Amino acid sequence: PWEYAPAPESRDIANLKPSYRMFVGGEFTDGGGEPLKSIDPATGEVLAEVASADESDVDTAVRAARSAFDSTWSTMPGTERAKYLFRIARLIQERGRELAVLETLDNGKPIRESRDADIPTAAAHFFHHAGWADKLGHAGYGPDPRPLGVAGQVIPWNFPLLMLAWKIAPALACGNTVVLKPAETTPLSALVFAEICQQAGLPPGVVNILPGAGDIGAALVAHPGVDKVAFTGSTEVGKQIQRTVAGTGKKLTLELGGKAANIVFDDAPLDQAVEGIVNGIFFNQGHVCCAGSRLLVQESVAEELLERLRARIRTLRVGDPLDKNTDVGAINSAEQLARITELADSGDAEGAQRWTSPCPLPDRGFFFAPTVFSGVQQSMRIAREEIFGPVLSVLTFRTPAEAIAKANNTPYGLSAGIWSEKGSRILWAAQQLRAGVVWANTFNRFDPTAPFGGYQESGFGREGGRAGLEAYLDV
Ligand code: TXE
Repeated sequence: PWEYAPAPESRDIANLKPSYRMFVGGEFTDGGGEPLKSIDPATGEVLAEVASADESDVDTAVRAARSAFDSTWSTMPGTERAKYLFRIARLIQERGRELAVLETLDNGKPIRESRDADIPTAAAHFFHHAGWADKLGHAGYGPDPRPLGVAGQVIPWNFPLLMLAWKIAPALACGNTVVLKPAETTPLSALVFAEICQQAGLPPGVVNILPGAGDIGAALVAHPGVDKVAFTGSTEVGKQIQRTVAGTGKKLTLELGGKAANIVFDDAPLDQAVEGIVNGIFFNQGHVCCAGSRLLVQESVAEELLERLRARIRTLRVGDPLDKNTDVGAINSAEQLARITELADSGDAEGAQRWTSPCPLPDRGFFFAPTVFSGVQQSMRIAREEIFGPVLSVLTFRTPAEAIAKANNTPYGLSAGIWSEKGSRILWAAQQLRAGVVWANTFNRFDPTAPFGGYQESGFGREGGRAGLEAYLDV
């Protein structure tokens, strides 16, 4: 269906360097740990070598953040902090193309997504929070809400720069300083962000970036100089962090996994729903905590919907993430590809019917074709566990009450989608669903003014909007 075929984005735009250093106290330094190798998941080749922190680097970074907190950042007027945040936001925009190509190389996501979603939304997050920095006394928390101190933040690999923005922008706006650990497979955009902090003239130590593996995340969370911990990642690690932080008095917010239901009622606009389902599960290869990974469709329209859905999925192009025509890029790592494969195989073993899009896959790198399982029962692993890949599990229901019961039959509760032409049904269903975000006749919409976060094992605390400020203030 495509007539227009622009050339792939050039990888030169990313200004890749052979090696990257960590950022502590306003300087780029070598880490004490064994350097990491960042891999291009579309080829399996090494992109760059990246310095890795050791425990003494964690200590140095926390001390730098404490010193910056005490000497400048927490006492600076909000109007001044706002100027730095606006500068950072503009620099993300100015370097947007470079950041988009770098993110696509490091993560494997399609360039259209990094260019049109990840990077602009990261900039939007800084713009939004720049606006709060001088208005905290009017946010409804009393005249003088206080920052917490040093925030230790650990983020995952699925939206590297965007997750960084969700963590750093509110922390800085509220007057906290930060030590952030990016994921080991996607550290590059965080280190370019460190350059942006330098370019913006941010006082040394306000932001520190420590690449490293999970043990460095664990050391950061446990460090006694950290006042607040913010984590996005797996539910399993989130629970470990909750145990580490218990009894220390540190504040904690967790944004963990999900198993969102995308519910299609019999009166839904089906073609619109098909677009929303495709976006819900194949955006970012399904590496999305709020992915619509369970499709719940009313029995009377199930056959028709599935037929249209398969026809639409056949048109998705899987391949080179730098190609502007690509819809589904590379799976971020060999480990994640193995996890997806294992869970999909459990669907076969437990008796669900697998349909795989007949699209050609590249002969190198980590790729997984869009997959739909029908005949899924609630007890199956593919209905209960987060797959975090381009795999959709389809279940059916007869009555609206059954739809809600099935949607809520999960230990998670991050997001949900509703497709219906009836406003009353949408409002009723949204009230019944135990999910932090409910979308109606759309999916995967993000806006810095809207709080995002989960129920139950999807975590607690909110990011974005006024509610997101609470995570970084003593009110
Ligand atoms: O996550 P981890 P992984 C889910 C998804 C995926 C699974 C595993 O289902 O298949 O988790 O992914 C750091 N203390 N999500 O293994 O390990 C780690 O270095 C402190 C959902 O990549 O949780 C990285 O920076 N930190 C999710 C970050 O935690 C630790 C996003 C996330 O890695 C640590 C990612 C420890 N003990 C995965 N161990 C979402 N909610 O969006 C690791 N880390």
